[in-house]
Amino acid sequence: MEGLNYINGQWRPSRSNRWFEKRNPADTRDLIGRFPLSSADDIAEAVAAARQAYNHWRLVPAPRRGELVRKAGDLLVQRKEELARAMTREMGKPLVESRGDVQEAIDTAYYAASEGRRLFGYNTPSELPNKVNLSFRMPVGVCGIITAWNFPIAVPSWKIFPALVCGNTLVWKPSEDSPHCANLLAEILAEAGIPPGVFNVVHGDAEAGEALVRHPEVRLIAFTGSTAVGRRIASICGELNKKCSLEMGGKNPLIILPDAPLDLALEGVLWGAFGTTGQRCTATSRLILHRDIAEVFLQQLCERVHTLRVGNGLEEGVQVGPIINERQLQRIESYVQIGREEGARLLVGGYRLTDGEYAHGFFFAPTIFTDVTSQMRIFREEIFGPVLSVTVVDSLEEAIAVANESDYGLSSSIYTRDITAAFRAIRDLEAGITYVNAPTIGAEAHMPFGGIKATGNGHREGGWTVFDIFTEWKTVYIDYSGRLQRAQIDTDVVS
Ligand code: UN1
Repeated sequence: MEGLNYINGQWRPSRSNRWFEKRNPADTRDLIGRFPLSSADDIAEAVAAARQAYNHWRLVPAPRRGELVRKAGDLLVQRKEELARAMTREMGKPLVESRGDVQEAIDTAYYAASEGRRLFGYNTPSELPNKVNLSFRMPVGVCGIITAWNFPIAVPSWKIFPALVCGNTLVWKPSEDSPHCANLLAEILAEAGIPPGVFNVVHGDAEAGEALVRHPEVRLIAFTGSTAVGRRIASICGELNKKCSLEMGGKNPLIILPDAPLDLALEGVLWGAFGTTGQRCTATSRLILHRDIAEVFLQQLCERVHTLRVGNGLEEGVQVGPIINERQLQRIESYVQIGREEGARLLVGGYRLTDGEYAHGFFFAPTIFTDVTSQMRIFREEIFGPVLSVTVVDSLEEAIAVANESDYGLSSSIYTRDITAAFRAIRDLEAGITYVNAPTIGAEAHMPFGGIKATGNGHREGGWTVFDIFTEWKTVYIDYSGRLQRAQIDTDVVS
């Protein structure tokens, strides 16, 4: 299959006619397709189309824009199963999770569509008579969207749907690891009636991404990906004075206290650490166990990890899919080596799976290290794979302190039946998200999503807060007094 860029309502190859291949990570003999390895020229063409389309799109009433996004949601509902299968084939996660990914985009579409009838501004009294103060949300202009592959439809939809409802036009550079899903979403937006040029997709690698960030007509960059790349984007946006919203890495802690419902906690750790093969920015990557229950819990956990079914996500019963690519597989292997050298104790896993059904894919056994201290790199650095680090502590205070010994601050979790402990954790865990008696994953579309410290730069996607990213405030004063009224000076208006 030949995948193309989607620019100004047309499907086209890159101008340079360079390509990259995308293969199924569960079986690399399965070629998903070739896609354009685009350059700055393709970006320029897409941005020009988006700039042109903006003149019209910004004037379409927001409720009408919302209706088109709602239509996209309807089409996602109709094509959910097909999209989920394409997603699993392209990036590996089990089918049930891919269905969830599409569902998250559906939820986002309907939420964003309804926001077309709100997009509330404020009106407040003026300090002067016969004068009205109003404020409106205005679109930002042409926005650049750059996204990761692990939620190939859901996470882009968090940005794309609200951005469109707000009246922006877009150029999206999806991950090289999920180009086909990006094109399926583009097809849906086209079918929903989003006009040519309003939404554009340009495939490629860092070259295309950087051209998008640097393009002078692009007013905003919304990015999901690694902290290293996000920081680079932020520095360019700083230099060029662009608005920039970043969703970056995580190293999410899950605390279990002795009074916790332990069976529930066990299910939570398995899902949080090994769901999506640990390849989520919200994955549970640090388990912080109270000493009183540590030994028993770890024994049960290891027993369950042995029973996890690793394999091709399209097969019934598979719980853990492949790693996305060879580079990432090597990275995970190197972290296992680092963990061993640092003196952590490997309890389970730690190796590639290569035999039989695994022979043609990128598979890694679910892995747990214990005796992990906060100085170790496996405690501090985002691995983005099925590797869980365990640290044993003696109190709630120590658990929270250990949890906070991280550069990141995306998600966090505590299992306890003690309401005081739960509220202390909610107050003291340094993270954008805290779960109580649930693992670190499972964000819902209508709530703010994002993190603090090295995870974010102060913005929140999802819910109502994403509309702050994709709009600029216009403040309006209307003076109907018929005379010059000087604010702060003509203050004697009482008598
Ligand atoms: C991500 O990993 O980039 O809360 C997003 C969750 C998902 C979203 C994850 N709903 O884990």
